[in-house]
Amino acid sequence: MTEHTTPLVGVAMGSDSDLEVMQPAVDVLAEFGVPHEVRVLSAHRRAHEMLAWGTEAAGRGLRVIIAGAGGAAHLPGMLASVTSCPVIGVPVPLRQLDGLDSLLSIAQMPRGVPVATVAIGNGQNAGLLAVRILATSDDELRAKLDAHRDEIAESSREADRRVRNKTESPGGPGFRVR
Ligand code: RP5
Repeated sequence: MTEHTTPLVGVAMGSDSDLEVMQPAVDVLAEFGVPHEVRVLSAHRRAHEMLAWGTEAAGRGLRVIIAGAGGAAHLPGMLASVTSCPVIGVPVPLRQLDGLDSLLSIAQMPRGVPVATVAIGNGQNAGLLAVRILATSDDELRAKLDAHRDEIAESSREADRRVRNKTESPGGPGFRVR
């Protein structure tokens, strides 16, 4: 991508216990060469610091924020309330309620304060969505995303071939598909 020295994407999470879900988002950013920073910033345990980080995000050069939290997951929405950066929310599943609580806390935002919410536990899609947002003004990044979609399609074709070879009867239409 176009050379940048300061982080373009800020990844925030409510607790270090969220890292397992958020790590794939960080991995995607690294894979696409997007400069990023990663913070633990609890909406409930360090509200003022969290809001200060969100308030200063755009001024420091961040263009997208990814925020993951579980349970009473207020972090993405509260960050969205103090910044005009697009905020992508990742509902982190906890032991109780399977992440439905996190999903609803993040997705059900009031009019005027949007948070783009990915599926429960899907940090990878949050990373990819952040890259897609940046790619709207970066042709090199868009080309990398196109190549990535081609790779995904090819691995799906391979899965198709494997499943058909395993399941179709000899002489059937897909028998020994190459
Ligand atoms: C939320 O509470 C965090 O985002 C985390 O998902 C959840 C539990 O946090 P810990 O008690 O594991 O620190 O604010």
